[in-house]
Amino acid sequence: MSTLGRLSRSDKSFKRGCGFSPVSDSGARADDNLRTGHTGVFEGDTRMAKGTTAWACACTFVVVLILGAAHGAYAHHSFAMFDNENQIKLQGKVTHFQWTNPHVYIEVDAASVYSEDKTVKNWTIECANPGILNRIGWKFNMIKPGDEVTIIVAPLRSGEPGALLKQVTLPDGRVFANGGPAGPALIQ
Ligand SMILES: [Cu+2]
Repeated sequence: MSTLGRLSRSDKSFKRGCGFSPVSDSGARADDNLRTGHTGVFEGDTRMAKGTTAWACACTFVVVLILGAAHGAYAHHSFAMFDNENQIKLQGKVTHFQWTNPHVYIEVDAASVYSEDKTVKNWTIECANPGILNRIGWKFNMIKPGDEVTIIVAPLRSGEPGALLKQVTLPDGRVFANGGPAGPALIQ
Protein backbone atom coordinates (compact mmCIF):
# COMPACT_ATOMS: atom_id res chain seq x y z
CA MET A 1 0.00 0.00 0.00
CA SER A 2 1.27 3.42 -0.82
CA THR A 3 2.11 5.91 1.83
CA LEU A 4 -0.79 8.06 0.77
CA GLY A 5 -3.06 5.06 1.02
CA ARG A 6 -2.32 4.80 4.69
CA LEU A 7 -3.25 8.38 5.40
CA SER A 8 -6.75 9.01 6.62
CA ARG A 9 -9.20 10.97 4.55
CA SER A 10 -8.65 14.16 6.50
CA ASP A 11 -4.90 13.78 6.19
CA LYS A 12 -5.29 13.71 2.48
CA SER A 13 -7.31 16.89 2.46
CA PHE A 14 -4.71 18.43 4.72
CA LYS A 15 -2.11 17.59 2.17
CA ARG A 16 -3.85 18.06 -1.11
CA GLY A 17 -6.03 21.05 -0.49
CA CYS A 18 -4.55 22.73 2.55
CA GLY A 19 -8.11 21.87 3.38
CA PHE A 20 -8.48 23.76 6.61
CA SER A 21 -8.47 27.10 4.92
CA PRO A 22 -8.53 26.05 1.32
CA VAL A 23 -5.87 27.39 -0.96
CA SER A 24 -7.97 27.44 -4.04
CA ASP A 25 -10.77 29.20 -2.21
CA SER A 26 -8.57 31.92 -0.82
CA GLY A 27 -6.84 32.23 -4.16
CA ALA A 28 -10.16 32.66 -5.88
CA ARG A 29 -11.20 35.25 -3.36
CA ALA A 30 -8.02 37.22 -3.92
CA ASP A 31 -8.66 37.13 -7.65
CA ASP A 32 -12.20 38.33 -7.22
CA ASN A 33 -11.00 41.20 -5.08
CA LEU A 34 -8.43 42.09 -7.68
CA ARG A 35 -10.99 42.12 -10.41
CA THR A 36 -13.37 44.18 -8.34
CA GLY A 37 -10.67 46.68 -7.53
CA HIS A 38 -9.66 46.92 -11.14
CA THR A 39 -13.18 47.62 -12.35
CA GLY A 40 -13.54 50.23 -9.62
CA VAL A 41 -10.53 52.14 -10.86
CA PHE A 42 -11.75 52.39 -14.40
CA GLU A 43 -15.34 53.17 -13.50
CA GLY A 44 -14.13 55.86 -11.15
CA ASP A 45 -12.08 57.45 -13.91
CA THR A 46 -14.57 57.43 -16.72
CA ARG A 47 -18.03 57.56 -15.25
CA MET A 48 -17.55 59.61 -12.12
CA ALA A 49 -14.70 61.82 -13.31
CA LYS A 50 -14.16 62.55 -9.62
CA GLY A 51 -10.55 62.55 -8.51
CA THR A 52 -11.26 61.43 -4.97
CA THR A 53 -13.32 58.45 -6.00
CA ALA A 54 -10.73 57.36 -8.50
CA TRP A 55 -8.00 57.69 -5.92
CA ALA A 56 -9.95 55.78 -3.32
CA CYS A 57 -10.52 52.99 -5.80
CA ALA A 58 -6.91 53.06 -6.90
CA CYS A 59 -5.75 52.83 -3.29
CA THR A 60 -8.05 49.91 -2.62
CA PHE A 61 -6.73 48.25 -5.72
CA VAL A 62 -3.12 48.70 -4.65
CA VAL A 63 -3.80 47.46 -1.11
CA VAL A 64 -5.60 44.41 -2.46
CA LEU A 65 -2.70 43.80 -4.85
CA ILE A 66 -0.14 43.96 -2.05
CA LEU A 67 -2.18 41.73 0.25
CA GLY A 68 -2.78 39.32 -2.59
CA ALA A 69 0.90 39.17 -3.46
CA ALA A 70 1.95 38.69 0.15
CA HIS A 71 -0.66 36.00 0.59
CA GLY A 72 0.54 34.16 -2.48
CA ALA A 73 4.21 34.40 -1.68
CA TYR A 74 4.10 33.56 1.99
CA ALA A 75 1.40 32.24 4.25
CA HIS A 76 -1.11 31.30 1.60
CA HIS A 77 -3.26 29.68 4.24
CA SER A 78 -3.65 30.15 7.95
CA PHE A 79 -1.40 28.28 10.39
CA ALA A 80 -4.20 28.18 12.96
CA MET A 81 -4.64 24.42 12.70
CA PHE A 82 -1.08 23.84 13.88
CA ASP A 83 -0.20 23.91 17.58
CA ASN A 84 2.82 26.19 17.54
CA GLU A 85 3.04 26.32 21.35
CA ASN A 86 3.45 22.56 21.70
CA GLN A 87 6.10 21.72 19.15
CA ILE A 88 7.40 18.17 19.03
CA LYS A 89 10.55 16.51 17.80
CA LEU A 90 10.19 13.54 15.48
CA GLN A 91 12.81 11.05 14.43
CA GLY A 92 12.42 8.56 11.65
CA LYS A 93 12.78 7.51 8.07
CA VAL A 94 11.57 9.50 5.07
CA THR A 95 8.99 7.66 2.95
CA HIS A 96 8.33 10.40 0.40
CA PHE A 97 9.63 13.86 -0.50
CA GLN A 98 7.33 15.97 -2.63
CA TRP A 99 8.79 19.15 -4.16
CA THR A 100 5.62 20.89 -5.36
CA ASN A 101 3.64 24.09 -5.14
CA PRO A 102 1.90 25.31 -3.14
CA HIS A 103 3.77 23.24 -0.57
CA VAL A 104 6.70 20.93 -0.32
CA TYR A 105 5.88 17.85 1.78
CA ILE A 106 8.03 15.43 3.71
CA GLU A 107 6.40 12.14 4.64
CA VAL A 108 8.21 10.29 7.34
CA ASP A 109 7.64 7.16 9.44
CA ALA A 110 8.56 8.68 12.75
CA ALA A 111 8.11 8.58 16.50
CA SER A 112 8.19 11.44 18.96
CA VAL A 113 11.60 11.82 20.60
CA TYR A 114 10.43 13.28 23.92
CA SER A 115 7.13 11.45 24.28
CA GLU A 116 6.69 8.23 26.29
CA ASP A 117 4.66 6.91 23.40
CA LYS A 118 7.13 5.67 20.81
CA THR A 119 4.52 4.59 18.29
CA VAL A 120 5.78 5.09 14.74
CA LYS A 121 3.29 6.87 12.52
CA ASN A 122 3.50 8.09 8.95
CA TRP A 123 3.63 11.86 9.38
CA THR A 124 2.87 14.33 6.63
CA ILE A 125 4.97 17.42 7.20
CA GLU A 126 3.98 20.60 5.41
CA CYS A 127 6.81 22.88 4.34
CA ALA A 128 6.83 26.25 2.56
CA ASN A 129 6.81 26.42 -1.24
CA PRO A 130 9.83 25.58 -3.43
CA GLY A 131 10.61 29.26 -4.10
CA ILE A 132 10.87 30.18 -0.43
CA LEU A 133 12.85 27.04 0.37
CA ASN A 134 15.24 27.55 -2.54
CA ARG A 135 16.09 30.97 -1.19
CA ILE A 136 17.16 29.53 2.15
CA GLY A 137 19.30 26.83 0.60
CA TRP A 138 16.98 23.87 0.07
CA LYS A 139 17.41 21.72 -3.05
CA PHE A 140 14.69 19.67 -4.72
CA ASN A 141 16.73 16.48 -4.26
CA MET A 142 18.24 17.02 -0.84
CA ILE A 143 15.85 14.59 0.87
CA LYS A 144 15.28 11.02 -0.34
CA PRO A 145 13.14 8.13 0.80
CA GLY A 146 15.06 6.14 3.37
CA ASP A 147 16.87 9.16 4.83
CA GLU A 148 16.97 9.23 8.62
CA VAL A 149 15.87 12.69 9.65
CA THR A 150 15.11 14.59 12.81
CA ILE A 151 12.29 17.07 12.47
CA ILE A 152 10.85 19.71 14.76
CA VAL A 153 7.25 20.52 13.96
CA ALA A 154 4.08 22.20 15.13
CA PRO A 155 1.61 19.28 15.08
CA LEU A 156 -1.98 19.43 13.92
CA ARG A 157 -4.33 20.33 16.77
CA SER A 158 -6.59 17.50 15.59
CA GLY A 159 -4.07 14.94 16.84
CA GLU A 160 -3.62 13.42 13.42
CA PRO A 161 -0.07 12.77 12.20
CA GLY A 162 0.28 15.96 10.22
CA ALA A 163 2.38 18.98 11.05
CA LEU A 164 4.02 22.21 9.99
CA LEU A 165 7.77 22.02 9.64
CA LYS A 166 9.98 24.19 11.84
CA GLN A 167 13.35 22.53 11.36
CA VAL A 168 14.77 19.45 9.69
CA THR A 169 18.15 17.84 10.33
CA LEU A 170 19.44 15.72 7.44
CA PRO A 171 21.55 12.54 7.72
CA ASP A 172 24.71 14.58 7.05
CA GLY A 173 23.92 16.88 9.95
CA ARG A 174 22.84 19.90 7.93
CA VAL A 175 19.96 21.80 9.50
CA PHE A 176 17.29 23.62 7.52
CA ALA A 177 14.47 25.88 8.66
CA ASN A 178 11.17 26.38 6.86
CA GLY A 179 11.42 30.05 5.88
CA GLY A 180 10.09 33.09 7.68
CA PRO A 181 6.31 32.75 7.73
CA ALA A 182 6.26 29.37 9.48
CA GLY A 183 8.30 30.73 12.40
CA PRO A 184 11.27 29.22 14.21
CA ALA A 185 11.67 26.01 16.15
CA LEU A 186 10.90 26.71 19.81
CA ILE A 187 12.46 23.46 21.06
CA GLN A 188 15.64 21.58 20.20
CU1 LIG B 1 -1.35 25.81 2.04
